[in-house]
Amino acid sequence: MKKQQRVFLWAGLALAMPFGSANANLLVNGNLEMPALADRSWQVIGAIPGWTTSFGPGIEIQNQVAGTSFDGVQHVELDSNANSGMKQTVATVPGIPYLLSFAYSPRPGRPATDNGIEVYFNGVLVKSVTADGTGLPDTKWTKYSVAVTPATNNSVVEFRAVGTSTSFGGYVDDIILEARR
Ligand SMILES: [Ca+2]
Ligand SMILES: [Ca+2]
Repeated sequence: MKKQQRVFLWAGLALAMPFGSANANLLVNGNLEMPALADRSWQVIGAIPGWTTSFGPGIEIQNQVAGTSFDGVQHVELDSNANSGMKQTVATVPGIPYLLSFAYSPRPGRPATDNGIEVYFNGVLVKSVTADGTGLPDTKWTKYSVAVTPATNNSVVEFRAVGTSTSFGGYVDDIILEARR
């Protein structure tokens, strides 16, 4: 009897999962909480769970050192030791609409010319953002969403720092790619 109940439970999970995952975040570590750094520290790292460096010196993870994260205690500053980029390859279904969303903040104290970021989907520029951080006592997050439709079974999501390369620049957090149906 118990064994039979377990079989039903697993069958139920197997049925539920494809529907349950339809609107789930397809990206690994979109919240940028991994690797978990020590409180009030930062590191420039070549690769973190889910993401690799696409150009420049590496991915700068910040943990509560220069502004509050949008979610959790960590985010990425894309201008790390210099303008840099990070990318993740994700399985997608061609022809299906997806929504790519993320939170952006200028680095407090830096001008818009220093805070630019670009978002690419499969090598195509889909969003450019910058904002003026001068006079801000803390981060000022804004959520952005972009509709994308993959043409291939694997898609590349990439974030790049643009503007003046100073080691200070725009922040990203809470990056989500989800199917829209
Ligand atoms: Ca986060
Ligand atoms: Ca910069």
